[in-house]
Amino acid sequence: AVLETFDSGVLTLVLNRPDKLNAFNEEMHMALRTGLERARDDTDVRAVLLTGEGRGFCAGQDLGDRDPRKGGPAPDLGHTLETFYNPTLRLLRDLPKPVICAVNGVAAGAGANIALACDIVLAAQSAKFIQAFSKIGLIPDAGGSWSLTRILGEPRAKALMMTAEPLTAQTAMDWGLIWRAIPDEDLMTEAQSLALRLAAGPTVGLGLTKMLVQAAATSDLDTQLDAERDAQRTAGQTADYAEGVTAFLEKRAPNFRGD
Ligand code: LHQ
Repeated sequence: AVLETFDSGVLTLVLNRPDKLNAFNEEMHMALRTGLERARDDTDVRAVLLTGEGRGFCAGQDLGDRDPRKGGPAPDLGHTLETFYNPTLRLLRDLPKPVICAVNGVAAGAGANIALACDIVLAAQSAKFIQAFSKIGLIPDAGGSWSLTRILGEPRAKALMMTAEPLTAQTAMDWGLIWRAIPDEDLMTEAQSLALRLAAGPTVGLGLTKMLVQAAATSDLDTQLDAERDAQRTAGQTADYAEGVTAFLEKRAPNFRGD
């Protein structure tokens, strides 16, 4: 349910249930988790690229898996989140490497919020982000109630979530929700080139940068200054820092190894 390829430091994960617009079933959840765990544990992996097969990125939860007409007790959706979605969101957040998301088409429900949990989000011009949850009586999950509120502020976050109106890639970019909207035909080339560039970067420093930015959401300035001090101490001890300064002084491009 997830295609995995590795090349030049980039682990590419492709959500692969195109007939269902890559909606999540349990198998796809576990395959994505396995891929992210590999990205975390394999030191050869220095960046992750997440995208979807076919015309959609991800339509959120597979609603065919939970047909109420089939009867039986109502499923415990809190359990579904705790078991399947929340571990993935935490893996994305805690992975000390850049995760690039190429949103190749519609991203709805949890699919939208998983995309927005990635570190750098590129989206095809034709892609749309839909907080689809309210259409079926649910609340925005997969971290959306947190991330959208933080990025957009309450007025836009509430309106998007309560109306479930599709947001175009262009507006998502204009609102600062994603890094760039890209012409459809250029999306994958640009996303791959960005992933390769980051995979050839100073991996420890990039990972620390990610952690600092995320910590800023809940830190005061004093705490953050302390965190910067500690992180810079670590970065300053890497071989990549020595290489970066040496390359600068020698007026050449650095050759970062990721340690
Ligand atoms: C789908 C789906 C889908 C199954 C398209 N499931 N088949 C967490 C915890 C536990 C439970 C519940 O949920 C959650 C989190 C969530 O993610 S809740 C939100 C779930 N997602 C949605 O509500 C979105 C449902 N999908 C749509 O609204 C539309 O499909 C969008 C707007 C994404 C795309 O519309 P179109 O481009 O017009 O495509 P389509 O609707 O024709 O879909 C194509 C096919 O994909 C179609 O199958 P078919 O056999 O008729 O060709 C759809 O049934 C199937 N599909 N989303 N979530």
